Amino acid sequence: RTADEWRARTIYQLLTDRFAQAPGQENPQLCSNNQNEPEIRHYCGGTFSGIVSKLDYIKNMGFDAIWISPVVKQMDNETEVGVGWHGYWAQDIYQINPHFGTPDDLKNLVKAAHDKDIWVMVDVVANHMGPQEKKTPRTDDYVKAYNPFNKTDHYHVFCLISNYNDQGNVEYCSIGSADDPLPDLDTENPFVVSEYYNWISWLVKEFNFDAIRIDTARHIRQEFWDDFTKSSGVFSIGEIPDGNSGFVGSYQKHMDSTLGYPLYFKLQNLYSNPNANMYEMRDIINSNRNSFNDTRILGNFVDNHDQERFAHKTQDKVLLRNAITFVLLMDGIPIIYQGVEQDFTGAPTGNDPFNREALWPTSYSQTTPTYQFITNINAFRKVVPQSFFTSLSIEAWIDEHIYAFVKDKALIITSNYGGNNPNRDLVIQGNGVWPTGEVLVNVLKCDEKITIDGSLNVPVKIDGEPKVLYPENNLKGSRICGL
Ligand code: ABC
Ligand code: CA
Repeated sequence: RTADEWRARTIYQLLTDRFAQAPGQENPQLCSNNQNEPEIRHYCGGTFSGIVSKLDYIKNMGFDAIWISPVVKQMDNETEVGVGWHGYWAQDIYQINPHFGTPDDLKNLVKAAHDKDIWVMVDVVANHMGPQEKKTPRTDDYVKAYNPFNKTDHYHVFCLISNYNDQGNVEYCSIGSADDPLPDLDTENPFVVSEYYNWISWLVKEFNFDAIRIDTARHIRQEFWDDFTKSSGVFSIGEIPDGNSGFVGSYQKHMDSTLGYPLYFKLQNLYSNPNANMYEMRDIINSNRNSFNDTRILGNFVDNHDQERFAHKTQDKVLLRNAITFVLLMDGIPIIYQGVEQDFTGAPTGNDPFNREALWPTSYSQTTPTYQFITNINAFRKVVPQSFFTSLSIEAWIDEHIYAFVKDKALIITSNYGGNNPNRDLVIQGNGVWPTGEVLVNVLKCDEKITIDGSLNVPVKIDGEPKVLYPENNLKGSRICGL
């Protein structure tokens, strides 16, 4: 699938080990206490067949794509920080992680997803292999564990990353900790390079994936990704966890897209903190537009498995709903990380390893307010025309607390007042998007209707909740708000 085909999709991010256990073989006690750190640093029993059994949980929330954690076989040794249940610690890139099932189980997952019109994005790592505690990297004895990179010269000379402002240091040294460094592949070595290009081409074709999420993209020279992404033959989203639009944007010349980290770092602060200044939203949107080839396909998110959960930063659900609304409707491909819909907080820290909660203790409830909230917005995404996804948003109102934008015929209003209802009356300029008398319905609160006034403007009441206003006429037949 190409970038263009992905534009209108909406992605649910899941960790295979934590999403669902195999039907009939459940062990619901396992990892049900998420504060048990030794336990949650090991496998919790999720499998590919488990995902298949819960595809409707994802589908019913309105998602038409999933991002699954890395699928390749992991190192099985213990480290100070557990084992490679998350999938980022490869041992053999040509084998499928047996903890998750067989290669056929993985093919069945992709097939079952496609049958429900759910596309599958697979997470892939080319920067490193898994750690082996208390062993010296880059010795014959150490590298013999890996396949196919089992020679010392397949790896960079060992050093640990010490300075993220030094790109050479970031590319040539290892991520991880001093005790458990992830051996950094020599991605200048012709064998390593061609092996990776062949592998990604094989992996995508063999399992019929629709896109790749590229781990540690900033840890390999940019030119490496040109042929890597071409060899994959599908849409690619790279991970560059940095707040600088110029830096992250430069990667979009070498891959289709990146995760929307620059926007993320702003929005998580702007929406979780009522004292933050919403004018910063304008700045980041402008600098993104100046720095990326195409901001409309960036992967936007409020949470992921590496960052502090939004619901840990603030308990205010009104703020969470504003952040979710923004991410699901602003330019970009939205990504919702598993557990957001269940109001997971990642306690006690909100961060790795506690932000990777197993989902089964929730019994996959589809009635939580956040699950239904996401469902409503995803349903709205299905009724807007394709131009919604190809156009750029237009700022409609901005002040310290409010950010509102127009996309297609939708007016989306967000704020960071949270539960403190400011009771404000605004008149937002319509700029000719809607005719006088047009009735807009808030699709998030169906009894709220607003009529365009004689000056073509939109009179709205700001109460802290996000609003998604859309012409009643354009909703006819959509079943949204009973229309
Ligand atoms: C393990 C333990 C942790 C322990 C750690 C040292 O080792 O679990 O408790 O703290 C996988 C596992 C992790 C595991 C690691 C290391 O491997 O999931 O549990 O941590 O063994 C990707 C994946 C991630 C994965 C890997 C490794 C890479 O999404 O899940 O981790 O394959 C860097 C990398 C990035 C990586 C991330 C975890 O680390 O660049 O690819 N994610 C700055 C840098 C970032 C950097 C980050 C690290 O620090 O810019 O590039 O990410 O903390 C903002 C700034 C940013 C700044 C952030 C922190 O603050 O603008 O620049 O990020 O304000
Ligand atoms: Ca590297």
